[in-house]
Amino acid sequence: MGRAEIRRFQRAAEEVAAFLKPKLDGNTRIKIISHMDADGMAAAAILARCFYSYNVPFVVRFTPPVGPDEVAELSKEDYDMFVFIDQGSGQMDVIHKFILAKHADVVLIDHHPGSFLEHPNLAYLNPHTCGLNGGRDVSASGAVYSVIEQIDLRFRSLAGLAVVGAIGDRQEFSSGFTGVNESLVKRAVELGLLYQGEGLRLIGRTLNPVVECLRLSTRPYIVGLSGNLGACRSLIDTLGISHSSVLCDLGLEVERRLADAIFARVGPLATNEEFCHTLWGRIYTATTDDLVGPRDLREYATMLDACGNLGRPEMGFAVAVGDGTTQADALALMSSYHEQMLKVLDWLVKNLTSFRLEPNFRYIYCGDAVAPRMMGEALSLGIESGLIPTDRPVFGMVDEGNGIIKISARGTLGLATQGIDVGRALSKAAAKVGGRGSGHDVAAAARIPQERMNELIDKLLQAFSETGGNPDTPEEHS
Ligand SMILES: [Mn+2]
Repeated sequence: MGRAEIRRFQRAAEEVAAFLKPKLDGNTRIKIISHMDADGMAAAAILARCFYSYNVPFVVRFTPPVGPDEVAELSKEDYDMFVFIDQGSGQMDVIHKFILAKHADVVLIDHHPGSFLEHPNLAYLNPHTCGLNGGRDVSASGAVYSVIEQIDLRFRSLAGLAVVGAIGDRQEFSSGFTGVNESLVKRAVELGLLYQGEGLRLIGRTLNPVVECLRLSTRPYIVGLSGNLGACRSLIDTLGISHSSVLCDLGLEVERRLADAIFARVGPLATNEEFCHTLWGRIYTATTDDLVGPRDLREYATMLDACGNLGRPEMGFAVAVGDGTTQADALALMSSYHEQMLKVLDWLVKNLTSFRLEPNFRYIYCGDAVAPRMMGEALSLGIESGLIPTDRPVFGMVDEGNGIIKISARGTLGLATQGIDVGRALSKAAAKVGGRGSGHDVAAAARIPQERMNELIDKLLQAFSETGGNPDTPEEHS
């Protein structure tokens, strides 16, 4: 991924900014449709901060990716412009058919794969059309930020939110960021908007007393400590750390001692690459007062995700646009989300032997033991905690009710570079059993009729043996 692709992306962002800027006249009524996750909320907040400053009348709707019927419904709403964020690339044809045909303008800023059509009333930005990988090189937040900073440089202070979205979409790797994310972070550090440090990457490091921070830890889930208050207390006692101190105030030396004590405690996991990177590494901190919310950007992403997962995206959005009065409620949601996720991971740890091993993937059927909205994140956390091996992709199936099974899939960057694309495999397999799926090479989800789960396993086997492991296999057109 070279400089040329990033430059191409910047030029595409300039074009979208040129399309958007004349519409910020206060008369153009805009509807924003964004995704209900951290990236979608951060992206919508960046755009909203821009719109507020131009007095643009706008409405935001957070939703899982819209389907054709919902696009048709949207087109009946009376707006001059629709902005699709973190979704829409897969619905270009219906957006043309229903919205552009009615002479409303459309801006589409997304990082999911799709098929792209041109129209004079349409401007879009997508890394996939610039030779970049939407799964890792930039998220919707980074894409929106790239547009907005072209409109006015003062919006650069929102760079932290762009990074929050990328972290939320797990575009930060042990090697750091890539593509647009990498250059964006570098610039934000140079501009003094971000501080990049090192330390224990536990969520809550700037918010909670250290004992609580350990007890609630799901990223990583620390076997023997997570969920176990007594064990956390005695570990902290042996190190002579006060129970009430906050992790980020301990200083690097004490943080290192605590990390060593955790490594000593987890046995063989101490050499697990995923676990190590999740526990210790780079820390990103916002240094600008323009952002309300946690200073630590990984905490920020977790807070937004908690709001989305618990069905309160407007709360995360409110914090991200700068409403300080909502912060306490959003943080309370994050705590309750952590407690729920702790239970899910506890279940997963007790059921690790229930994973079935297939030649090119592993999967677990959880019935109704795991809430559908928590399955994908639980898999990610299982991988990051060293509990689920990364030698092949992993799928988690849960009963969603109404005869539907939801499948969440996770790959890794390493698998993706070998050409293993869980998004392509899952959407292909789901379509063959009367379902629908979408996603990236490293993360995807699908829904299928309950009675066809065994068939789906067969179709996945087929899909992976057709494409898996061979990056040179040309894409099939079906
Ligand atoms: Mn996204």
